[in-house]
Amino acid sequence: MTTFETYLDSLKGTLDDGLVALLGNIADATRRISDTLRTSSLSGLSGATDVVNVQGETQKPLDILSNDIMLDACKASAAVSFAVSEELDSEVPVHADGKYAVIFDPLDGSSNLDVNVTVGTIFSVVPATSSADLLQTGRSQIVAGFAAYGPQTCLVITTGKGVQIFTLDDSGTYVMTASDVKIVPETKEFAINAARRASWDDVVARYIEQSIDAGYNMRWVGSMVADAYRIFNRGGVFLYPADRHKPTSGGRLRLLYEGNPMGLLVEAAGGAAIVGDIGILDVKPTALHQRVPVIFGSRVEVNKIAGAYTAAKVAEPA
Ligand code: P6P
Repeated sequence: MTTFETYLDSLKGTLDDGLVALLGNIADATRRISDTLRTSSLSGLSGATDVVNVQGETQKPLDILSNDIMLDACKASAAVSFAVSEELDSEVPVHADGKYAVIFDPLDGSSNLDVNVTVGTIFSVVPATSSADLLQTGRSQIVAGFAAYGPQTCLVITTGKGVQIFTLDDSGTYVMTASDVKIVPETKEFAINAARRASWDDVVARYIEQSIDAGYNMRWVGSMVADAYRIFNRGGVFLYPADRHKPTSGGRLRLLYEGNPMGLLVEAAGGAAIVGDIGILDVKPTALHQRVPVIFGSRVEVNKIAGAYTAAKVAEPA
């Protein structure tokens, strides 16, 4: 039986000891968050606070607690130079001689907490010794992963070569349940919030219309990690397009701690992740909380959409 600990042991030699220790601390943080979520409505941690975060979203007690747990993991890791969180306006300096920044969404999908739907923690590790290093393209990521807190707690992680999945057992051990995961290249299932149809651009609108006509199925959890976990398991394509009426808004999802880590994971599993007709990992960030339209999943399907964006560009009046 391979555990996350024995997996980390196998990485020694390819990853430096400080990074291996950091990954162990991140895994521990997800265990703590998982334990806290399990009984949150019994411990008065449900509901919302009166605090609005940098995203303009009302923070929930578990957002704050999960953020604190992830920050503690960063502080316990000597290799961490900066922490960047969805919940915090700017980067947090951690260790002056640290080599890696941890960029994370501590509790993605937290609007689903009170209705007992899967939520998650998404994280990305990039080489960084100064604040300027935080705005690198997603290809600079060394590690990316997410924990999905659902009927099971699962940790999905890549160090760039292959995707491994671990499931938390009742003793608190992450046991490897899938290795070198591949996303099936073709699919007949899409994930999109169909209520936002009026805001889609023509490429997405046409793609969804054609998919429905072709008998595709639709799933939308309202929690990206849940939709992503399904896609790793059985394929599919996830779409959160920009709002055509607010083209500069970029959409809802954030590049650094949602699009990039998911993009590295998806590509490591043989899938594709795009922003329009370019790879999401090639988008040059301009701000920590920058939003981008996100499309990822089964390679053949995503490349079909990327091709439609390219064709639309060519057709645009000069
Ligand atoms: P909507 C959760 O808040 C999130 O950031 C993603 O996890 C999820 O896919 C999306 O927003 C849901 O957005 O517009 O359907 O509520």
